[in-house]
Amino acid sequence: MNKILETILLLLILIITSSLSGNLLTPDYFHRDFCPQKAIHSIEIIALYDLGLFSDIPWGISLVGDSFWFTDVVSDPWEVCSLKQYNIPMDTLTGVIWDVSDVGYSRWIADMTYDSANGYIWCVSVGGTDFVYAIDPETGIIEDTLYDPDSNWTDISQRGIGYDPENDIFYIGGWNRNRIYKVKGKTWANDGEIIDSFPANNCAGIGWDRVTETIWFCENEEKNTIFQLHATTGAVLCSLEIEWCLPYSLAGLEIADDGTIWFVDMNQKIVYYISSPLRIEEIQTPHCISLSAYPNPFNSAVTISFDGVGAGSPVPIRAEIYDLAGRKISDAEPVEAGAGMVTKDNSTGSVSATASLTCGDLKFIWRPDPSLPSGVYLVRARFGQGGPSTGSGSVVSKRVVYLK
Ligand SMILES: [Ca+2]
Repeated sequence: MNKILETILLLLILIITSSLSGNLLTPDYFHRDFCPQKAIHSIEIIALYDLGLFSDIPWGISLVGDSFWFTDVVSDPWEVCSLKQYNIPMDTLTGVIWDVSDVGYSRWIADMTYDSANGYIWCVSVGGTDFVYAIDPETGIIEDTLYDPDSNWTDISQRGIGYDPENDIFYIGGWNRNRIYKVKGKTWANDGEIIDSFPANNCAGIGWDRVTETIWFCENEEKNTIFQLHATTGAVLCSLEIEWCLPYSLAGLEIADDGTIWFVDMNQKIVYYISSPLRIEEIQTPHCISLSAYPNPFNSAVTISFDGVGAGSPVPIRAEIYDLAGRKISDAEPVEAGAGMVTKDNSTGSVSATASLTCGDLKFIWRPDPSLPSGVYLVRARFGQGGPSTGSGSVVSKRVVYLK
């Protein structure tokens, strides 16, 4: 009798534990645990422009033809601000610089946006009238002004500005109110009036995306993030964590006509040009990727491993090492690819692995050349086809610390 009871008890325990472990090991549970509620999108840095030699505090950005214009605020005193033109293909300043210190009796100019119909750069003035001003980049002269007839968005300084030319609507906002105002442009009867407004925490820069007809803004926060908002409801559609920038770095932002994102890192004095997640989704690469490095800091070698959710089939992966100035140092070598394949591209010398990322079975290793100095390096994992030149594929990155 005792034996029968014992067996029944054992069977019950077995059934309970197996159902528990079954629950714990289902892919659904794994994915939820692994990929939190917040959507994480990977980011491809297409290019970066170092303004260190050309600026004190770069702030606003506006894209005009093959140039971008940026505002440069002199930190001491804060009353001096200039508007500078940077030639993108030549990768240097053009030499055209306008003094915009007294635009709107301001202390400085924050973000900007380009109005192609009139050829104006619209600028947010800070600390004076707090209006926005249209400057002709050919002459540096103020050609137009936009302000709120009800003084709702102009009673305090704003930071970001984006422009929808099809509907003549400005998106203006900042971190004093943590709001973005949807504002009537100059062809409307009551120009400057607010149509609507949306919450936008610590908003520093704003851009209008003509491709998806959505608003993008960057948050100047400890953890720098760029958000995409629905233009009618203000709902957050996606967020991009800019994890390689120092805390409180993001300033001006603009969206190019092809939907790519440009933003200013005011602390490192760099303009970044990154791909839009729209393209990433089009090519069906993993939508949630985790990259881990162990040990970190490391001395002789660091092992880099990946997990990804959303990769239905094996994808090619490369792990590259960059220094903080954006220079490529080397490739990391794949050491374990489970059921995947390791291939070498003889034309470029780069090594890549093709593996399914859902089982976390791929590892790379990096053994730095002994001549390399100690310091912080970036591991950049490139997923899918393409690279910076094509704008396709996607990248996640992680900082590792090399200590000799
Ligand atoms: Ca802008």
